[in-house]
Amino acid sequence: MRPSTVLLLPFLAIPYVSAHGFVHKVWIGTETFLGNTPNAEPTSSIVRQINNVDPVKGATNPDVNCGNNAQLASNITDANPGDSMAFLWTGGDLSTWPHNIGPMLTYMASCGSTDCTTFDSSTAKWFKIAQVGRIPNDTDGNWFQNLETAGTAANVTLPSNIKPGAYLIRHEIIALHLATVKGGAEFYPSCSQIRVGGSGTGAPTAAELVSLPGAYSDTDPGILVPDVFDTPPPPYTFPGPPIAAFVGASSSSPSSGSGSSSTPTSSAPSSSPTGTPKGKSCKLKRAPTTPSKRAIARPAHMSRIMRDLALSFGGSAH
Ligand SMILES: *[C@@H]1O[C@H](CO)[C@@H](O)[C@H](O)[C@H]1NC(C)=O
Ligand SMILES: *[C@@H]1O[C@H](CO)[C@@H](O)[C@H](O)[C@H]1NC(C)=O
Ligand SMILES: *[C@@H]1O[C@H](CO)[C@@H](O)[C@H](O)[C@H]1NC(C)=O
Ligand SMILES: [Cu+2]
Repeated sequence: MRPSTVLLLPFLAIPYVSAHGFVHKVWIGTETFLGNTPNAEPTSSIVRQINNVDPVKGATNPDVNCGNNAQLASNITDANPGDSMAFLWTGGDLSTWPHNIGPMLTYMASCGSTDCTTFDSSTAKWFKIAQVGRIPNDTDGNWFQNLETAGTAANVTLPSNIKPGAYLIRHEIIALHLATVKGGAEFYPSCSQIRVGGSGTGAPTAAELVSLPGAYSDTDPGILVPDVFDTPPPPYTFPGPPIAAFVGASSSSPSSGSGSSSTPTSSAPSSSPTGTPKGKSCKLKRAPTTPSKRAIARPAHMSRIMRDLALSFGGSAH
C-alpha cells in the first residue's frame, strides 16, 4: 500500500460532520435571526432550511435555487429600503466557514402577492443587488469570502429605492478552490424572507431578471476558472446578470469597482478565532492527520492539494 493511500483512508471512511456549511445568522435592519440548522427541527426563522451542508454541484442543479432541498421558512421580517443586512456563514457544527476563494453574490426576487412563506422559489425571477470578489488592493489577493473564515458576516445594503413588497433575499457563496476543472465550482445559496416597506419605486427591468438555475453555466468564466490560483490575480468575471441598474442609481456605491454594495462587518460570533490561516480552503476538522492539517501549515498549497485529492477520487472527496 502506498503511503498516500494510507494517509487517505480515514479521509474517505469517516463521514462528514462539519465541512462545508450554511447561513447560521442573518441581520436585517435592527433584527437578528438564527438560520435553520440543516436537518434539525425547523425553527421560526426567516431563513429557508436546507437539508445538507454539502455544496450544490453543477450550475444547472435545481438546488442552485435556494440550496439543498430548501424548505419554506415560517417567518418573514419587516425591512426598510437602505437597511443593512449581514449573512454569517458557518460550518455545519458552527465552526467558522471553511472556504475562502470565490465570490459572494446577492440576489432578490419578488414573492408576488404572497408573504414569501408559501412562495415557490423555483418560479422566482431573480435580480442581482450585490457581488464581491477579491478585496480591493489586498496585497495577498484575498477574497471577501475569506472574512467569513474569521467569523465576519458579509454585509449587504438593501437597495435604498426598492419598491415595497415581499422578497426573497438569496445570498450565495461560490467556492472556487476546485473550479479549475469543469463542474468543480461549489454553490452555496441561502434564501431569506423579507417584507420591504417604504415608498420606493426602484425595480429591475425585465432584462435583468433571471431564473436559478438558468443564469449560470458550468463553463461561465466566473464558474470554470482555470487561472483562479494565478499570481498576480487575474481579473475575475462574476457569473449571472449585472447588478440591476436601479440599485446603483439609488445608492451611493462603494469604490470597489465591482458594483457591490457589500462591506464586511465585524459581527463576529464570540468564538471567532484570530490568526486564521490563509488558504484554508477546505477545513476537514475531524481528521487531524489528513492532508488538511499539512495544508494549513503550508497554506499556499492547500487548494491544490484539495483539488488533486478530489480529482483522484472522482470528485467525491469534496
Ligand atoms: C418573526 O420575526 C419577527 C421579527 O421580524 C419577530 O418579532 C417575531 O417574533 C418572529 N416570529 C416568530 C414566531 O418567531
Ligand atoms: C487601489 O489602488 C489604486 C491604485 O493605487 C487606487 O487608485 C485605488 O483607490 C485603490 N482602491 C482602494 C479601494 O483602496
Ligand atoms: C454593515 O456595515 C455598516 C457600515 O458599513 C454598519 O453600519 C452596519 O452596522 C453593518 N451591519 C451589520 C448588521 O453589522
Ligand atoms: Cu468543502
